[in-house]
This record gives sequence, structure tokens and C-alpha cells, in this order.
Amino acid sequence: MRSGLNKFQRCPGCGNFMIHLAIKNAIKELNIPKHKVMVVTGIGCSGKMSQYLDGYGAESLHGRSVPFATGIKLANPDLTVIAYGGDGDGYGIGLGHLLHAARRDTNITYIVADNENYALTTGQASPTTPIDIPTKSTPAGNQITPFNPIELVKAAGCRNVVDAVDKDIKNLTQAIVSAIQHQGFSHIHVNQACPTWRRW
Ligand SMILES: Cc1ncc(C[n+]2csc(CCOP(=O)(O)OP(=O)(O)O)c2C)c(N)n1
Ligand code: SF4
Repeated sequence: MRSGLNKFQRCPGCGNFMIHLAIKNAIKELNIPKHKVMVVTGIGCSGKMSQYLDGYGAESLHGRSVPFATGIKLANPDLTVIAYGGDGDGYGIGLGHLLHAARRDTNITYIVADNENYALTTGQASPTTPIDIPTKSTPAGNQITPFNPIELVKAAGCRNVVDAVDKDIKNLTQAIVSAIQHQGFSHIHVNQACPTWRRW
């Protein structure tokens, strides 16, 4: 964690803790020095990640971590660039950026923590909320069919797409290591626990 920050803004049991550990493990395993890592986040509970990892970090705009990260990689190809955000961020407002990054095959790693809701804004439905699930924005149950982000990103041309689970830190770490090593755009979808809002 960065010096000066001594408190995580996360609920107990939040899956972001485990994904955080996996990112740290992967950077350590690959021996990447702090000054060669850039973590760019969007906005959300997940968006705090850039504040908690050593190295360069930027909390950008909601849904805009991918274009922000793309610009950084183009300007400084020596950096390991990781973009990170939630399902609302990446699969909702930022979906266009994700699909075009997959098509362009820019050499960055994009991790989405999918808790199937907009958690920071207190639990509204997202593009991955299952059918019939009641949320703040769908009190009678979500009636909009969710999409499959893995298939969508593959269809856009991404050659390295992985489906992972936050609590399986070993596999998640290896997925992040492989994604960083992959020469091109990598997408890691992480099924993320959110004990506060995701009660399904
Ligand atoms: C352009 C814009 N629209 C809306 C918001 C309000 N907002 C902040 S976080 C958020 C959703 C967060 O959900 P998600 O991206 O899934 O991340 P999580 O909090 O679940 O990690 C929204 C709608 C914003 N900050 N900027
Ligand atoms: S609301 Fe959910 S995603 Fe946000 S910190 Fe709490 S458990 Fe984590």
C-alpha cells in the first residue's frame, strides 16, 4: 500500500482484497520493479485499487481506464500497464472502449472485478446482473438479460481472455502473470464477492 494510506476503503469479505493480493503476487513473481508498473482504474469500489498498489497509479474516469491505459502504453511501451475496474465500469459505460481495445490488440492487461452490480453507488443492476435478481434499481427483479462478457470480448478479437474467481488466488495470480507476459490485449474476468450488495 502507498505510504500515507493506512486504511482500506473496503467492506470485510470484499473480493477486491483477494484480487489485490493476486496482482501483488503476479508483479512479484515477474520481478517487475515499482517504477515499471502502472495501474489505471475507473471509478467504483474497484477503482480504489490504483491507490493501494505500489508503483505508478491513476484513478481515471468512470469507464475510461482502458483508453487512459492505452495512451500510457503507447507513450511509454516499457511500462507494464494494468487497467482495473468493475463490471459497471468495463461492461456498462466503458464497453465501447473494451471492445475496441480488444480489436486493436494493444499490449495491456485489463482486469474486471465482476460483482454483478454497481457497488459504490449502493447496489444497482449492471450488465451482468442475473435475471429476476432484485437490486436497488430493479426492486421487482432484473428483467434485462445479462450478456456474457467473455464471449463478447473474444468476438471482438481478444486472443487472451480468462475467466477467474477471486477466492482462487493461485489460479488468478497465474492468469495475471500470463496476461502480463502476453504480447497483446489480455482480458481477465473475475467473479468477485461483494457481501454487502451481491446477496445472490
Ligand atoms: C460518468 C459517470 N457516471 C456515473 C458515475 C457514478 N458512479 C460512480 S461508481 C459507479 C458504478 C460503480 O460500479 P462498478 O463499475 O461495477 O464498480 P464497483 O463499485 O462495483 O466496484 C457509478 C455509476 C460516475 N462517477 N461517472
Ligand atoms: S460494497 Fe461490495 S465491492 Fe464495495 S467494498 Fe463493499 S463488498 Fe467490496
